[in-house]
Amino acid sequence: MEVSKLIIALQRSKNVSIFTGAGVSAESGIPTFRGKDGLWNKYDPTELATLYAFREDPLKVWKWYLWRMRLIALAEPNTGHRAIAEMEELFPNFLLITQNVDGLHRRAGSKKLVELHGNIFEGKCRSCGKRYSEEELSSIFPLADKNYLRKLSEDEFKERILNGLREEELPECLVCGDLIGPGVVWFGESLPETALSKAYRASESCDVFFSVGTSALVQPAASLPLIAKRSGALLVEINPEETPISSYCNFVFRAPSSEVLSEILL
Ligand code: BJW
Ligand code: ZN
Repeated sequence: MEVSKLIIALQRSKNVSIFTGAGVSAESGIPTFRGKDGLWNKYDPTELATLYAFREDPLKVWKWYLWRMRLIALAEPNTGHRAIAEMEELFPNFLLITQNVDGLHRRAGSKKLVELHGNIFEGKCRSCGKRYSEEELSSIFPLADKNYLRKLSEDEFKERILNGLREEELPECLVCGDLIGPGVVWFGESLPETALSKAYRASESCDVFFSVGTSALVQPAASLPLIAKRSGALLVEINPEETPISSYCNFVFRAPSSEVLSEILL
């Protein structure tokens, strides 16, 4: 009856933070990064998710991101995303801190959120730092448009993008002319400052901190649950697997996020 104990604690709470990772989107069919079926089991992150890799082979990096963008465009938010969106209405101070770049939380209706690792449908020039919104990137690079990607069959994607995309077609920065990359945070890059400072503040001041569907391995994001705990919050983990923060948690639910979150909201 862990859930009923947690509900009692939540009824007394005004400040709630939820920290999410790829596990929340796993039930929407988006692969996680680590673990047996994780992306990093099939692909080498140093060849795809670093600035060095982008400089070495921007075409390869863009093809991989467009492949993931199509998967995400075809996916739908799940019960877990929707439960989190409902939770923001229940507490006066609420912040969703996500590491996910898929935008599914926003599509489920979340508004009080920060995206610590950026958004895959946005763009960022790695030379001058200029950021491009989803609309701006799609107008410069129509292949990155969600609606376009959604309509491509697997065969059309293979033909037009995996086999057909040429380096000359990659999007160029309107300010400096260098290549625009996907709007995500790669290894060795800093996290967006405003999002990170909001996340630190929310972690330091919340009564309950949820860590949901994350392996809690990637820094600096992974320090947030422990900052919350040190600042006096109850720490809740929802994850079928153990993580490095499990032993610090007051509540641990070893089940898929959609199941646990919908039970909490019932
Ligand atoms: C379910 C479920 C279900 C499944 N329900 N749950 C050594 C020590 C400390 C730090 C470092 C170090 N060496 C290098 C670093 C720094 C590095 C880092 O932390 N590396 C560690 C891996 C060691 N960090 C960085 O580089 C960061 N920047 C930085 O530190 O800047 C300062 C700096 C400047 C100059 C030089 C060096 C440092 C940036 C990190 C950016 C991370 N980027 C990625 C890719 C984003 C772009 C993209 O999408 O392509 O972000 S990596 C990837 O990991 C992605 C995720 O957001 C992030 C976290 O992963 P997440 O979400 O936790 O997913 P998984 O797959 O790990 O876990 C899923 C979980 O779900 C599992 O636990 C499952 O059990 C669970 N699950 N189904 C609930 N249904
Ligand atoms: Zn630029």
